[in-house]
Amino acid sequence: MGVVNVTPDSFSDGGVNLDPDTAAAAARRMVEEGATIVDVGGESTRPGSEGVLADDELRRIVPVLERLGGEVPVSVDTSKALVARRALELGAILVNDVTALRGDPELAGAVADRGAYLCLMHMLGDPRTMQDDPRYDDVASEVAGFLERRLAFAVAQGVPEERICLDPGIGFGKTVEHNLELVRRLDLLVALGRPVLVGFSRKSSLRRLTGSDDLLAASVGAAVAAYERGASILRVHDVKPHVDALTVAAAVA
Ligand code: HH2
Repeated sequence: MGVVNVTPDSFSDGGVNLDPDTAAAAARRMVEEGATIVDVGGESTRPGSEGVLADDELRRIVPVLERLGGEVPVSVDTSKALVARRALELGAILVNDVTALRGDPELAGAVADRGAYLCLMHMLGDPRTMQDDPRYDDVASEVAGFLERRLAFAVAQGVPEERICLDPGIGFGKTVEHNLELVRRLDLLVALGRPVLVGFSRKSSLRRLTGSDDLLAASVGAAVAAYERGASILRVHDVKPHVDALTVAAAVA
């Protein structure tokens, strides 16, 4: 899954794709490089961010989706039903909701009505406060329990189980050690029986581990580690190096 953030403030690519032609070209290039889907988002969820209005999100992403014209498989990174409905009308096939259906009571219906795919992600707290001293007794089993409950909720709301993938939410209310433990024990999430998505790309834990500002090799290392432990969707900013690395890791498996 390639990432195109159409925002001024995303932590790694903020401002790069604000022009819709640039964003659409980036999405097309990602597919040429081997991405199966491109995640388009109009709201940054980086630590400390405040959230944006649905109108602003729509103003950012609609021109991009119109340019892609349904020809690039698109996931929409939103927690808002209004935004999801418009994106699905414009050809998006997956709704990537970092609140796991806790943000907008209408979102499950929007997904179910269109027969779309859905990603449910774990987050402790909200983006404004999530990195203020996050604590768990056992992060892997708590995240697995949370995702199991949100999966049951989504199914009860009419989203078919076979359309849902699960994500531990790397960096969303987690310390470096929590993030590593979640990948180390990814088998707990895989055991829930749904595809597992991991997004470690360019996240600050990688900088803390390596001491380097160039996070490309670190991102690829994290993606391969997650893949080896059962992740089947990797959310990444630099598609080509990830596709090459994962192709080799898959060939060895
Ligand atoms: N990470 C980010 C945003 N959305 N969605 C899922 N399912 N999993 C993730 O790990 C995830 C996500 C944050 O990364 P990014 O999009 O690069 O930054 P920002 O939120 O600042 O736009």
